[in-house]
Amino acid sequence: MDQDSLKLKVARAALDIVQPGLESGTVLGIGTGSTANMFIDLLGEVAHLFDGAVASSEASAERLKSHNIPVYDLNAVDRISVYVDGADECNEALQLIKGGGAALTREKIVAAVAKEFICIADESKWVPVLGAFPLPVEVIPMARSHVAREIVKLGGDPILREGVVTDNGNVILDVYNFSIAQPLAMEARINGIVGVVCNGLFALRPADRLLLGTADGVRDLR
Ligand code: ABF
Repeated sequence: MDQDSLKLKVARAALDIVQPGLESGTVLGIGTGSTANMFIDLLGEVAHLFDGAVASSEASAERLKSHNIPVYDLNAVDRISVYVDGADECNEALQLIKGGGAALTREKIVAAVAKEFICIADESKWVPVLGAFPLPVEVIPMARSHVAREIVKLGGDPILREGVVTDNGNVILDVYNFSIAQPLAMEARINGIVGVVCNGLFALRPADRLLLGTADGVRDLR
């Protein structure tokens, strides 16, 4: 089964989980990326069952609107029942690397607000140790060189993601050759570097549930 088929399977599995709880007043948190896009497209079928969504990127906001799903500013919402989003890597503790789509900061914000974070991913994202995927770090532009020097001290190889400005007007450093044996400590350490807006480690707030698409079916991990 190809990767897109696995992504569609987990997107459908997420909808099957979320749909029974949809009601007037429900606001969903929606992630970014190709797997999240499949979930958005499926949500269009049940748009009449809930109030709307908070999006983790302008791209996801536009896709939601294309399905006539109202998109709310997070500040106008007092609760988000479920956040559904993909990941670039996930480990057995449901800790993630996210940000390949440059939306990590808003993703982490919406995930922090949501009561439950359901991650949807194909089996290629499952790893024993996080870090094979280069860790995205969102950085205030003027601090880029300072942050890069500090990341080198931590043992990583930071590379500016050329031609990318985030929805928040910042730049992305992708950190290569960075095996992350202690995700919790490393997330906090990178957060402490002045000039860092956010990093793609989701360990302090991991997923609550992971739907992992495999050739043998969808694994539902909590
Ligand atoms: C998003 O999901 C990003 O953080 C991450 O890069 C992406 C995974 O991409 P895809 O679903 O396209 O594999 O949340």
